[in-house]
Amino acid sequence: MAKHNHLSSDETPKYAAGPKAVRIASKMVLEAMPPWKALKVLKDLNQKSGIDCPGCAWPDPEKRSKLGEFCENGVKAIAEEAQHKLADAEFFKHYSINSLRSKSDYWLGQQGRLAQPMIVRHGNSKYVPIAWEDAFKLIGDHLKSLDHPDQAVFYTSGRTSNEAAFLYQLFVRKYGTNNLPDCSNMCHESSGVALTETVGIGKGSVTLEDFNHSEIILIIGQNPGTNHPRMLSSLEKAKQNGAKIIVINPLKEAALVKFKNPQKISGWIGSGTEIADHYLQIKINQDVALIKAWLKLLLVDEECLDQEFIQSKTSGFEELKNDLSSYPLDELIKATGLPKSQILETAELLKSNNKIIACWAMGLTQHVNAVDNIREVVNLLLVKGSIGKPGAGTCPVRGHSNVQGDRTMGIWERPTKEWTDKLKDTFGFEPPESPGYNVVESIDAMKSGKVKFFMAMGGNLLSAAPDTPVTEEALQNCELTVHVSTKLNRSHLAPGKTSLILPCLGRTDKHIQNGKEQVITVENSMGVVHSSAGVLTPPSRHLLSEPAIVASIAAVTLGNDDINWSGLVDDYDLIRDLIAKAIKGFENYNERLKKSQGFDLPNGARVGEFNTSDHKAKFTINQLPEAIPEGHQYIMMTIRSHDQFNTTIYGLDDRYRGIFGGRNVVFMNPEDVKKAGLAKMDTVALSNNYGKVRKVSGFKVVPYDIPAGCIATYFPEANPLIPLTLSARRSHTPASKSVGINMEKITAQHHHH
Ligand SMILES: Nc1nc2c(c(=O)[nH]1)N[C@H]1C(S)=C(S)[C@@H](COP(=O)(O)OP(=O)(O)OC[C@H]3O[C@@H](n4cnc5c(=O)[nH]c(N)nc54)[C@H](O)[C@@H]3O)O[C@H]1N2
Ligand SMILES: Nc1nc2c(c(=O)[nH]1)N[C@H]1C(S)=C(S)[C@@H](COP(=O)(O)OP(=O)(O)OC[C@H]3O[C@@H](n4cnc5c(=O)[nH]c(N)nc54)[C@H](O)[C@@H]3O)O[C@H]1N2
Ligand SMILES: [Mo]
Repeated sequence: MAKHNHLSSDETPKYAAGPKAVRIASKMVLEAMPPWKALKVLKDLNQKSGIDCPGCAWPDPEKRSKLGEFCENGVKAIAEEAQHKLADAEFFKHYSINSLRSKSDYWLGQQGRLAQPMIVRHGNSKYVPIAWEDAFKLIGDHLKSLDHPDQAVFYTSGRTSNEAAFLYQLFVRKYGTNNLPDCSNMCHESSGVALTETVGIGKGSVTLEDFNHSEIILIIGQNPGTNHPRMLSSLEKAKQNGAKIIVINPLKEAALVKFKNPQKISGWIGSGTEIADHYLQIKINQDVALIKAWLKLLLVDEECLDQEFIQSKTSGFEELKNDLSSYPLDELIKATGLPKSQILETAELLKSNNKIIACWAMGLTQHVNAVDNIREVVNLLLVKGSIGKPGAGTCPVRGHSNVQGDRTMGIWERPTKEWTDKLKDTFGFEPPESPGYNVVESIDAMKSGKVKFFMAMGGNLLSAAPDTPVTEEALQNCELTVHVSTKLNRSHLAPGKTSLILPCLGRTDKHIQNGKEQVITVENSMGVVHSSAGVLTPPSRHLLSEPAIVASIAAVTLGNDDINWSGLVDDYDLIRDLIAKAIKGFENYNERLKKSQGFDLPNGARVGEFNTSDHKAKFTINQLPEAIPEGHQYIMMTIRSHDQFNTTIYGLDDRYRGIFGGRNVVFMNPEDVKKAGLAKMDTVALSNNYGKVRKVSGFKVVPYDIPAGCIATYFPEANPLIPLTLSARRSHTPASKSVGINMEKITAQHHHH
């Protein structure tokens, strides 16, 4: 897709999406598959009874667009998954693991869908085919040979269906461990911790309909133009209904400035919608300072607070008031780096309106003080009574299309007592009670040899986790690593002593079990559960579905078990019947799915019922963030480009930020560039010292509209710089948005002959 074949940085575009987005996506999809196939999948994408897009978790509107209910990046996700090419046994014959390691992530993704089970045994350099039965037996024998079930770790990424996730956690707990880390540990875990504590539910409270009734929408640390493009249509509509939008982000993200809706004719010919009414270009990780400043300004004007809500529904307000009085307003304002006038102006807006929705994503959740960030957002909503009524509430915007559903299905290393008791009642076994390892702890445990077995239900832990060389060593230290995957990725190239790649069906593929087409179910970011049915003939006849893989492993490992694992996957309705018995809110699961296009799960906060210890929503006292360790010049955030889905690299451009043909860039304030004696496109090395020196080299300087002292790089290229130990208090989410960095210029080496 590169416009140039070398790295360049241009002006950023005047608006996002529009006709160009559709053109680019169409080109990508037609490069990946024949036109008939493209038409077939796109026709069904996000339509009722169609395929749930494997892109993001943004919900589908009640009225779907005739121009297609999908976005450029959803189409790219489809192009990636439904790719016609195969990475089959023939492919693996050509490449040793070492030669694959030298390839880029982009190249790895271009090699096609994984086509049959592969194994590499100790001392060998290549993956070779293995029969499914032999692979399952190997896994079962290994799991049975461990001294303790806690020596095994079972990771999950967020594309896994409810059915697969439920069976997986049931198997893992029957086997005897809670070692169920997931991508959520690196993502919205901080939201879950903060929201559970303050409002009694770890999920957001708003529905899509709330956007049409809100007066103010905050978009904090989120880049929807790239990561949740369909959200822009909802924002456009909210604006037409009178909502004002306040964006809080160190970068001027193009799509939040101006958007042309590709799902509407006006988006093709009109001049577009200005999304942000106020754009607060805050310094990285100063969100708590901003919200404290706002709270102070609101609190001097008691009239603007929802006193009745505060009195009857909350606790801790007096303590909050006292604590705020210890912060001088001017110091808070100074910390944000924002003009005072902008803070005063937006505070007025917050004073005079009462229906506020707060949306946020990784810009708040990936800091050491991430839990505090979100608790502070809740404080702001609570003083305005902006939760549990129409047009107001919390909206943590989820990433992976079913990450929220996986958690609901019990993919969690810290199950509640309620969960464990229900499993015990329903299935008659003693589930393990002690907490398992999260992502960071799992990596530590693999590294130290406490864990000997690693299985991944999707994902790419090596590239997603911090401290890449440490994570690599941890994976390689295992006796057996098992990857259930659709595409080749870097985690496959850090094998344990023995390693298996088990290829599975994707979201777009037809799931045929026992001769019958099955549907799977997912839960979106707003707690709506609905079905998804693939339409394509699977790319290879050797693929199994995720539920079938879990069931087979469970059957060989647990032996003579009272659950009929293989029978369950003959008909996914049977799995849903078990879910209906075991999880509150899923009663009559199959019936309700058949009757309606989806149903809402119970959500206390949505209706003003707070399931906290005292049944009140809690105000909390939060500290300002600590500074990055002394001796570092910059604070770095690692972000997504427009051409990637997490560790899957679709292309080398980041169109909305004007970057073409490469990813090793560092966005930097123009004054900082000058001060450091650097120039545009200079090559630099980035390093830091958190107890040991970490360093990456070959990054190009891009002067950019970003606050002084702040820099940005892309994930996963910068992950070697993120210490495994640098993670959020209480949620353990890696702090990949606030890493201390030093920079040094690399001068071109002159080669003498
Ligand atoms: N196309 C596409 N879609 C995706 C994904 C993808 O990779 N590609 N990933 C999916 C997943 S798993 C997730 S979790 C989401 C991620 O969605 P986002 O959270 O939007 O993704 P990031 O690129 O990490 O962007 C973080 C944003 O926060 C801002 N930011 C960084 N630090 C701070 C801070 O301290 N304060 C504030 N206020 N802002 C800050 C950055 O400038 C950036 O705009 O998207 C999902 N959807
Ligand atoms: N520095 C830094 N690091 C980060 C982040 C950041 O912002 N900065 N973001 C974090 C976040 S928010 C997240 S969610 C994690 C993501 O972490 P992961 O979820 O582990 O990573 P992905 O890149 O989404 O996983 C991609 C792989 O999933 C497999 N796959 C795709 N579809 C399917 C399927 O249907 N079934 C199965 N079994 N496999 C499938 C493919 O083989 C593909 O290679 O990364 C985290 N890491
Ligand atoms: Mo995520």
